[in-house]
Amino acid sequence: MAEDDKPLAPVTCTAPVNIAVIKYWGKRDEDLILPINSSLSVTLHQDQLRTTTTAVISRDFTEDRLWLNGKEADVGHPRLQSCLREMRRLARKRRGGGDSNGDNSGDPGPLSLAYKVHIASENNFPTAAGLASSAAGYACLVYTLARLYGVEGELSEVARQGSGSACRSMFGGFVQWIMGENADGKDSVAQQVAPETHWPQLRVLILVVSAEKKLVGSTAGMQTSVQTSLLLKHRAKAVVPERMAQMIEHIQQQDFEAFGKLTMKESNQFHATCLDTFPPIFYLNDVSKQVVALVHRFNGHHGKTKVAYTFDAGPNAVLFMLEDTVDEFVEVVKRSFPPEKNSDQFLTGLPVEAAAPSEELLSAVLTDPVPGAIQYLLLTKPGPGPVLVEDASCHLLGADGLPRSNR
Ligand code: 2P0
Repeated sequence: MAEDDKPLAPVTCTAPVNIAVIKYWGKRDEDLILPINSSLSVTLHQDQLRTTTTAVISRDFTEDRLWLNGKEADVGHPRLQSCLREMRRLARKRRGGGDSNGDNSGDPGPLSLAYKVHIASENNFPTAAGLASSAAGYACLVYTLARLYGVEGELSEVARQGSGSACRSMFGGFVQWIMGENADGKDSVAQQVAPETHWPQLRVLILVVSAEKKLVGSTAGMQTSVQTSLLLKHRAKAVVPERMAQMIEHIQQQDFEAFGKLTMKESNQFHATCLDTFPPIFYLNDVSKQVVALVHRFNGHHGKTKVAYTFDAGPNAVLFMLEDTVDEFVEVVKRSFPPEKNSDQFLTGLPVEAAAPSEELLSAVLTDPVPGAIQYLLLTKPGPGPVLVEDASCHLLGADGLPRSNR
C-alpha cells in the first residue's frame, strides 16, 4: 500500500507555557517576527499549564479549519497561515518535492500534502488569566504539524513566526532565543541552555491577580515602544547582551541570589520601558506593586534573595523561589491577600504544606491584608518541551475530523 493510501490518523501533542527572565519586547521585522534583543525563559511544567492540539488531514476535507477552546476560529489569521505554509513547505522538502514557495501550483507533491487540515487546540487554563497562551498555542501548533507531516529538525524558527515567545516554548528547561542578525531570520532561533532537570529545587509560584481592565496587547504595545522609547533602544543595545551572558551563568551555577536579583531587575526595566513608551503603557496594577513590595520585605527580613518576581504584559506576578521557601512564602501571601471566596480553591498546582512563620517574620513583612486581590495561586516548576500524546482518547477531533463533543 502506498504511503498516501493509508488511513490518516489524527496527531495530538501538548506544549508548555514559558516565562521570560530576560524579556523580549520589540521587533526589527514585524512579518518574520525578528526581535531587537535576545531573551531567555524558563519553560513551565505541563502538569500544571499546557496547550493540547490535535491535527488531522483527509482527502474529504474541503477547507482548512480551526477550533480554539471548542469554538471555530478564523483560519485565515496571517500568523497561523505563516506557520501552516512553512510546515507544508518543510514537509514537501523532506519528501523530495523541492523547496518551492509553499503553494501547490505546478507541483502537487505527495497527495496528503494537498489535503486540507483540521486543527483543534485548547488550554487547560483560562485564556483570560493572561498566562501567555499564544506561546504555548503556536509552539503546540507547529510541533503537532511537524508530527503530522513527519518534519524533523529546527522548528523554533517556524513557531517564532506564530508568536515571538512561542519559539522558546519549543524546548524544556531554560531556553534562550538568540536574536540573530540575518534579514531572513534563519539565525533567529531558540536553544536550550539547560534541561528541566538541571535545577530540581527551583519552583515557580504564579499569583493570578484579579483584574477587569483590557490591557494593551503585547504586539501593539511593543510596536509603540519601538517607535517611541529611547530607553528600549538603549536596553536592547547596551543592557541585554551582557545580561544574557550573566543570566546563563547564574542558571548554570544554580546561583539563586544572582538569578533572582537579575530576574527582578529585568522585569523592572521592562516595565520602565513601558512607562517610557509614549503614550505610556501600564501593565502593573496596585496589587502587582504590593506583591513587589512584599517580596522585597520578605527578602530584606531574611537578608538574602529568597523570592524573585517577574511580570509580563499584565498584572499577574510570577515568583521564583527554591523548594524550601515555598510553604513559608505561601502562608505570607495568604495572610497578605486572603481569598474572599472559594478558599479551598485558592492554592492550585503542586502541593504546599501548611507553615507557621515566626511572629518576627510576620510582623516584619505583613501590612494590612487586601482580601480578594489575588484570585488564586498556582505552584509549578520547570518542565519539558512539547510532547506527542500517544493515548487516542486524548484526541480533540473525532474520526469525522470535527471536535469531539463526547469527551
Ligand atoms: C517575553 N512578552 O519575553 C515578553 C515579556 C511579554 C513581556 O513575549 O507579537 O506574545 O506575538 O511576538 O510573543 C509577549 O509577546 O508577542 C512577550 P508577538 P508575544 O515573554
